Amino acid sequence: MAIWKSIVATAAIAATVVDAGTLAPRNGYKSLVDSKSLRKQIKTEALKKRAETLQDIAYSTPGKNRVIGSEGHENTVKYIQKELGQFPDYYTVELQGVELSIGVSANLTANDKTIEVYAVTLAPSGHVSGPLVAVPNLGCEESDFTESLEGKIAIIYRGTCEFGIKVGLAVSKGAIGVIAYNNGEGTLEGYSLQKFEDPENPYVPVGGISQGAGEALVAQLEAGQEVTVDLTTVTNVATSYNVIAQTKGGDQENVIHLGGHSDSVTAGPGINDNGSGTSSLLEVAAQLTRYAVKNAVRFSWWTAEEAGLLGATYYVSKLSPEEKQKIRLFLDFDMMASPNYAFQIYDGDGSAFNSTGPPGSAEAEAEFTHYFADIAAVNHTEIEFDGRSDYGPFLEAGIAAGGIACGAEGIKTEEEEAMFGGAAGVPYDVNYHEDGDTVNNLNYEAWIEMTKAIAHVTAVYARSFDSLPPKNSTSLQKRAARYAQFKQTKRFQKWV
Ligand SMILES: *[C@@H]1O[C@H](CO)[C@@H](O)[C@H](O)[C@H]1NC(C)=O
Ligand SMILES: *[C@@H]1O[C@H](CO)[C@@H](O)[C@H](O)[C@H]1NC(C)=O
Ligand SMILES: *[C@@H]1O[C@H](CO)[C@@H](O)[C@H](O)[C@H]1NC(C)=O
Ligand SMILES: *[C@@H]1O[C@H](CO)[C@@H](O)[C@H](O)[C@H]1NC(C)=O
Ligand SMILES: CC(=O)N[C@H]1CO[C@H](CO)[C@@H](O)[C@@H]1O
Repeated sequence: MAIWKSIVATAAIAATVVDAGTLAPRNGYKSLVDSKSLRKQIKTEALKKRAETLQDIAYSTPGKNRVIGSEGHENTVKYIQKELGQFPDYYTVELQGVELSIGVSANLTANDKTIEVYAVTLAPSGHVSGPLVAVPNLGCEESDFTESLEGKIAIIYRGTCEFGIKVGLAVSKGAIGVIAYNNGEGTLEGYSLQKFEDPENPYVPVGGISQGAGEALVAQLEAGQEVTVDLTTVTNVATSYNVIAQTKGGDQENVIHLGGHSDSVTAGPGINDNGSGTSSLLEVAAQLTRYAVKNAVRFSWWTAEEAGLLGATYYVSKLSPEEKQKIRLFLDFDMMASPNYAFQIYDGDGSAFNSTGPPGSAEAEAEFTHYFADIAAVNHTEIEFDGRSDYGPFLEAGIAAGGIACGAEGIKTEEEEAMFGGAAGVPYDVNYHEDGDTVNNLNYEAWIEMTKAIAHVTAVYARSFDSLPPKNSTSLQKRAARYAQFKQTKRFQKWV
């Protein structure tokens, strides 16, 4: 059973070709956008209002969040659409449906004893029963699956690779179900396999349990006991939407693409993570309408980032080679207002972390550096360009990328305290993925600076791509292959 497919595309992106040197007639009498003018339109009050709206959207629903599949997320998408709908002459707005199998509820017994369990997103509904087998190590490698799992249920530890990889390997060995157990505190409510199913090797029901419950089961198996489990999962197959808006004016063959995500985790309203990115992009998109552009500007609000970059992955998978060529640069914006912030730029040139992006990524980093150092006159740091947010799928496709962030669960260093103020030894955002991620805990000073940085790059690239390498300097395939090679050398451990 395929659990995802595109079902809706309400409007195609306009395919008008405009000479790069002239303004499209649609731009009317507006003056060409420039960094300083656009930045001047970005006001804290407007950002604050948007954050409050997103929080109201979350709090007016039973779950008090904006997680995919919830009313809160649906209303977030409607809000974005409504805001963009105010500019029908300026933007073409597209909704791209992504079908997701979202975990609803589950029951689990082991030798007739009940264990608290959650249905894992992207896995199907089902009822399975059989002997439990512990998979050694982390289950990320084929070599972890030595014995046949025919008719059995595998129990696998969380971590290191996407859980979908583990389930795929277990299924190829014949497993009829999988129990995932946590590698940290808390339950696996809202957990996702983070990777779309391979239609050739469809997923089986997956239940997520706590670390303690998982360790107890594994200990029983190691002691030679037989454990029979009975797992029922209920998932709801629902369509979740990416919102994509593109200027009607500007060269449609050369596009600057800016994106953030529209969903939150289950735990809270997700106002910094990443309601701040959602709001910043909306505000820049709204203010941009005052101006003309030379290059087309595309904004995206991705669904299901928290469940494994699913919205952005799906979007990139649907782009034709020609469409990929048109995206000169993709820029990612998340966590724009962390209370204990640092101004972080993705290390697109590899100078800090030795991992470079496709040609254009280094230039994007340089543009952000120029903004923070010369225009805003504030300090900045670099963060690893590892593809762990929505820009990952773009890198994999060979598209140049960049972005900025204010920090998530990482700990501020002494050096950063000297650079940005705040408190060393404390996470950038103590409320990361918690119910305290609300409008009261945003750093508005950081947020306005970050949003102005977005306005700056939007204006710069809407005017010209002269600072980027020529479009065809290296083929997309070559760039993608290089990134794939780099990924092989790394272990991706953060959010899986
Ligand atoms: C789980 O068990 C409860 C209590 O026995 C029952 O009400 C519920 O319908 C069951 N749900 C599933 C998914 O089987
Ligand atoms: C940087 O990465 C390349 C390729 O991944 C590797 O060959 C090289 O040794 C690395 N350099 C440093 C300084 O780590
Ligand atoms: C930048 O960081 C240095 C410490 O590295 C600090 O002395 C300086 O005040 C900071 N500048 C600004 C504008 O915050
Ligand atoms: C760039 O590539 C496209 C197709 O991939 C091709 O049509 C175009 O002529 C190339 N342009 C240059 C300057 O090589
Ligand atoms: C899961 C999560 O935290 N979502 C993203 C929010 O923004 C940060 C910073 O860009 C990303 O690293 C996260 O992946």
